[in-house]
Amino acid sequence: MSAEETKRKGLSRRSLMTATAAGAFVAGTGLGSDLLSGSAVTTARAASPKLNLEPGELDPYYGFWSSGQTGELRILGFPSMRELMRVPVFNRCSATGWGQTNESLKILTENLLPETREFLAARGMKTYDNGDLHHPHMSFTDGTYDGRYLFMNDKANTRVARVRCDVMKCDKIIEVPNAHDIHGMRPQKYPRTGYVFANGEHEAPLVNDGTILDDPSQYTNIFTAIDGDEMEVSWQVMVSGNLDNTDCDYQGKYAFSTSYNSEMGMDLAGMTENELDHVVVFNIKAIEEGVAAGDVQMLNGVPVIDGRKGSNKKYTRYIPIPNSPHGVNTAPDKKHIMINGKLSPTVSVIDVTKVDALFAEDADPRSCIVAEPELGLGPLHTAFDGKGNCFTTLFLDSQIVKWDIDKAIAAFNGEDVDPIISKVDVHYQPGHNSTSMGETAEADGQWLISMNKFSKDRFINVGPLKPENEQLIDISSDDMKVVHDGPTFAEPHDSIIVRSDIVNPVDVWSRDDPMFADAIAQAKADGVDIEDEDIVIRDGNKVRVYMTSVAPVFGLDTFTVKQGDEVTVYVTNLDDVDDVTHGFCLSNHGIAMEVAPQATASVTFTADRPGVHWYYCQWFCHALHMEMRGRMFVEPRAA
Ligand code: CUK
Ligand code: CUA
Repeated sequence: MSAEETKRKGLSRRSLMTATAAGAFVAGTGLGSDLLSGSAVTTARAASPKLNLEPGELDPYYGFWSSGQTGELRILGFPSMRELMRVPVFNRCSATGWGQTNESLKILTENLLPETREFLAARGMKTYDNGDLHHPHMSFTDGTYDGRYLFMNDKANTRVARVRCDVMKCDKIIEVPNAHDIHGMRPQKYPRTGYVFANGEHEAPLVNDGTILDDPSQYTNIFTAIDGDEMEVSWQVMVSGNLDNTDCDYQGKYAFSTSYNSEMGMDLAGMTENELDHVVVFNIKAIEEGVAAGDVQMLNGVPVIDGRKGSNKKYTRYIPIPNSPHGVNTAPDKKHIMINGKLSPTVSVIDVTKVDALFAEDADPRSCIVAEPELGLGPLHTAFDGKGNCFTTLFLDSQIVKWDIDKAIAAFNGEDVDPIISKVDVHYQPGHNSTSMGETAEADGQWLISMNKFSKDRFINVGPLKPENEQLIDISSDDMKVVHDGPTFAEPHDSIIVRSDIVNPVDVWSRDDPMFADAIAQAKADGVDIEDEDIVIRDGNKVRVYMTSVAPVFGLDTFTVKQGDEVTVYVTNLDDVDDVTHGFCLSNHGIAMEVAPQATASVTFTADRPGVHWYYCQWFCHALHMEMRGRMFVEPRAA
């Protein structure tokens, strides 16, 4: 199909804007729903995967959920949709002390850019304490999840983080230089992760020091490849247009990023002006060779390749796509990449085997598009069942559409077939959707989750700020059945659903874990056996308090410091029993932290309130948990 035809088929922007308003109206009234009868929920079918778990039964999948502007990662049991854990990442957490303990502050601060550190210090801050976490994805080996790490982006403060799946704690956060506001992010699928690809969404001058301000002709966007093992930036590519979402192929050759602002507009009208935007294809090997050959400029210690349009090199190609495309999703057939049209009612299907010719022969960039089915209004993201079918969210229509890849290709080639199999109403306005194992080669076609931005009338009212609604859909047969409504707090965008046998977290910490290696090294330097001694070490006006905890007692009932001392309290949980987590909360000091079995955790503060202050265990650990407390005596400066 030519660009002209695409343009003709697509709806005009004006009609889409009208459709937005109409869609919102229909959603608000609850009309258009065939689910309110309730029969859909209770109909049992022999082929259906099991939804309801008996008390004590375990889920067959982990759900790893983002939390948007809450900044944390969430772990759900799936399909029960029970929230099991929240893993603080970019946020500050009152329960665990994330953002306050020395162990977490090290992770939160060690890879901040120098100018950020300076900027924050001037405000009395050590790190950012907000984040906007959209995309959680697991590391891959040979095209499927390997249970090592989860990676996630922070759009708010241009960071990428990693969570260790053995302890389900964040162990690395890097602030990405040169780029602005990391949005789309995906790990390399093959041969392994490998790279984590990250899109800088927002346009800015490459050297953003204030010499260029309102001159968008000099703005650029940056694509970043991060080494997921070292959590360091390997290289970056300067592109034309902005970058939204990204995914990569199963060959380890290419990454694909959507751009909704090929116009480089600085306002809504400017960003949506063209009927065609594009997908940038990154040729990973060519870029690596370019970096090795020194065809780069070094910027903030990172090699930056010029992959802009007209740079005429073999690093990137630009495929015209209608219209302000959003999601990029690689099919488990290892061959097709779905580009979701957003303002165009189409999904553009790229055949990765035809991408080689774009680079080798300078073929027409659109020659790798093998289908472009018209699916409905506002396609944002596509998921897969591993049986040749796709499930695309239609934001404006408040629907999921199931369609057949082969039929879409046949229709594109002129055959008279309808690729659409069925549609189901969701409530309301879906963004991402995910299927069980659906972003791997092992997609199993059991479940789909539709992550809906609005819940409106689906739950009892909690005021003007409503939860989102995540709806569970049984996709084991051709009709899609919504079987569960799941409200969530702000604002999970994306999720992955991972077979539970792939993820194997431990029950207790290992004493040689790197998470608290600094605390152990300090104890050693102080001549303290941290697992056996409860002792206060004075070092000038620095005081280090080493304290064990065994339910229901702290190793120290009291300790004494002087007003103005810089005090570090190290608590080591000697309980070697699963689920016996202790805490350390120092009242009226704003200090609290988690100390899980066999862990050491530490916190540093200035003791500037003279008097008696209780510290207590704030994780319920024992029948005598309330009694698990002690006193800090702070001698006044005059004494
Ligand atoms: S984006 Cu939010 S619905 Cu950040 Cu993945 Cu598409
Ligand atoms: Cu220890 Cu509660």
